[in-house]
Amino acid sequence: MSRTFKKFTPVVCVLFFFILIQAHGAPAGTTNSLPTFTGDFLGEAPPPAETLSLWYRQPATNWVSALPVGNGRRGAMVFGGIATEKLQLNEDTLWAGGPYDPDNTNALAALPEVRRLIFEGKYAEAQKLAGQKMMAKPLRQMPYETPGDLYLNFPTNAAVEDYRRDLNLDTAVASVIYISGGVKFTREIFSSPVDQVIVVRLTADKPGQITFTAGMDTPQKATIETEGGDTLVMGGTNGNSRGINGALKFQARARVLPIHGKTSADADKISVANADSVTLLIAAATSYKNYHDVSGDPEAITKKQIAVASKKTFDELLAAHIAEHQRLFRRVELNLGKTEAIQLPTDERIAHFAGGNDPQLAALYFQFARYLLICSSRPGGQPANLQGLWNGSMTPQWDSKYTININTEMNYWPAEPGNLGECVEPLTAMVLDLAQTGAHTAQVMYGARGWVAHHNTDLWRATAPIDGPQYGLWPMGGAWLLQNLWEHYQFTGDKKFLEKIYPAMQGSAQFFLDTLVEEPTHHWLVTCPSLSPENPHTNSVSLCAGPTMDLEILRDLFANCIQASEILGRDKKFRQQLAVTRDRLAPLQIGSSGQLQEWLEDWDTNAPDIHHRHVSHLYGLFPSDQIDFYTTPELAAAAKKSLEIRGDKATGWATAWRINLWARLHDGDRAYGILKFLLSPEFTYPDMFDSCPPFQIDGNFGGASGITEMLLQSQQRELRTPILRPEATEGRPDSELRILDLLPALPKAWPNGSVKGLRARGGFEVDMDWADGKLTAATLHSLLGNPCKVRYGEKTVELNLKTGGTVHLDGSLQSNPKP
Ligand code: FUC
Repeated sequence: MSRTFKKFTPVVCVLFFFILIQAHGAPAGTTNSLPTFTGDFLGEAPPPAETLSLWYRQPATNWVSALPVGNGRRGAMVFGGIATEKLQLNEDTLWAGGPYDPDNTNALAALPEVRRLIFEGKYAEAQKLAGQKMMAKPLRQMPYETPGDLYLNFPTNAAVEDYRRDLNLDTAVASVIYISGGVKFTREIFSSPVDQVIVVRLTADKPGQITFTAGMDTPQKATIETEGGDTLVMGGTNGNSRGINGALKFQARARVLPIHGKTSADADKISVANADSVTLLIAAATSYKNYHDVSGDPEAITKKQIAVASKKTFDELLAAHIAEHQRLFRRVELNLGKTEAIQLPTDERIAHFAGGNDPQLAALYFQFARYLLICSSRPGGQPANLQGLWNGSMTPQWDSKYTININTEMNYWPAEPGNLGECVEPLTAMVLDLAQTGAHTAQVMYGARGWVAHHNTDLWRATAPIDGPQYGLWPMGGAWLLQNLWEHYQFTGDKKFLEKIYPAMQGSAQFFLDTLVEEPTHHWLVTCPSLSPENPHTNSVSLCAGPTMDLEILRDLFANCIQASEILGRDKKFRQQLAVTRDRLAPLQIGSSGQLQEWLEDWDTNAPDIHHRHVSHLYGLFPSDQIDFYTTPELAAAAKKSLEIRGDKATGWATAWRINLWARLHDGDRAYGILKFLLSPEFTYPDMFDSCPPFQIDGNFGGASGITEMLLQSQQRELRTPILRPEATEGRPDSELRILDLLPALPKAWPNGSVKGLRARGGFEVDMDWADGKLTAATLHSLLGNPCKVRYGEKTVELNLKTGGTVHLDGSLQSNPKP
């Protein structure tokens, strides 16, 4: 027997949409009407022994209080209830729709007219025409979806004592502990990157105490049934969306493995009575193989994963999981000092952070972001989307997809300095896919070679402009993502990796060589049509030619491409063409208020929203290095002016970006002041997820990146030979000298501390200690044998370490052989 999702009648359909709309923006999981606990909560549980933990004295009452576990592909939000434990599940390839081609074949014919209107200053007309002729079909992309929930109902209404739930970031295990009826109950939940299953373990300190009923719930077209007396199976197909039919099959299965007690199954539930302990293994998969192949077999995948994991003991599963997590997580340690505040539950600490003294919460926030990246972006899986891996809704805000005009790039900002370079692999794989789908978009829409991606993409790697021309007609998404990949090369020096991404870099550059146009006033080369992400220059009109950010991204793309082609000894002619074109790009301009101009024209101070959340033109200051505190002080002053005009507070991610920018301007106290808002209830939910609002994970990653920028910067380089030489020797060795800036923006709020294991460009690992606001010791490990300069305040020292070499420096940067 099975419980089948019935076909919609129109009335049910309307009701369903009503429910979806209610859920929109406030992902709430899918399970309705579960039993609620009506007993009392007594006592006060102590904090967990591991201080790198999030912890609470009550179960999660909403989705943004639940705690995330994940192995890069399969995730769960753990609620920790008493009458019901709910695990809202995710699988990273369960998105709506199927392979589709959104490219608009009318675009190419309209392109010259749109350009003409823009160059005549008829921006509104240009935007209107682009809206009619140049947008993707459908106009929106596919949403990321949840398969549904696993729930465990427990028969209890006795009072509960010393309740605590926590998430240990060091072991990546979520736990729930409480005493009820004189019995101490413990739940442990983790998502194993080794065995690819989510593991739930229920134990008690007395035998025969574990009794519950397990079931599942789904908003999908799916059935839920039991199999073999001990396994729940949810199987179905993904949703249709915006005219694209669901083409994926998916399956989630949960096997119940009790020690003693009695297990029974009915049609869609499994009950366990009086067991000593129980382990549940949960697997989930879809038929997605890649963006054009949906022929996978989720039943075979999940059956095999459960079968393999079932042969291992809980302790074996746990030990393998912890070892693999710690291999990545333990590479970086950050100590900003501890105060009494660590005795408080995490939600209370967030509430008090801005007005209190709790430096460890900032360290916890930093490590939580590293935890989230490890759990949402592992090799072989999908990149971290707008919500990482975690989404309880069928209609999440902005579809929980990849917004590539800032948000996806921000997700990966802490990856390299945070010593998690491996986590970039899913992003690399996605960019290589986009270079394929984007080649079609380039050809069909622009008549251009190479490839292009606009401001969003999804599981199906759609690259056409979406939502509306004022947001979507921005051809720079792919080029910006390539900058993240280039950073991976800067930190690792991995030539094989460079060879792998070079064709995508070259293809992106080719697209711009084919589509850049000369603007009529100065005859500079510019993108057109484009926009400065989502910021209108006049009422509701953002379409324009050559916004500053585009030219900044292109200066990076072209320089990187030239350098890569030199390193790889390829494409000399192409390189020369890029160098000539790069010189003709519109330059950075300082406007009438002393600000860095956001557009070709000095529209900034009259634009409708001078406090706009995006600070796109400041890309040159961060994440790029084109505007620099030391080497381009006038531009840095202009960027500072722009930042001041914009203001410190915006959405979660936009607030996080500002922290990085102020750190690049060496203003640690201003950066810290902004971190105070970010880490307050306005922008941080009780479970420490960032609030845009609603939940968006980019703010977590951007905030963590801001903390690293306050402590260590390595974007600056001295060129021993100029990069942009068209005649450069093929295969020349890297000719840059990296400058590592130690504690460039240390705020007064963190006078004493230490950090271990941060990475710097050029292949260095850096440890530092400081006291009374001053560096006391630094250790550099060289991973690639590159020379470098180390700078602390006014002092610099040049170092020539061999690969594997280490140097210890004191607070005056004197070498200190016996630290
Ligand atoms: C961009 C931002 C929004 C939001 C969305 C996902 O469009 O402007 O604030 O973050 O991405």
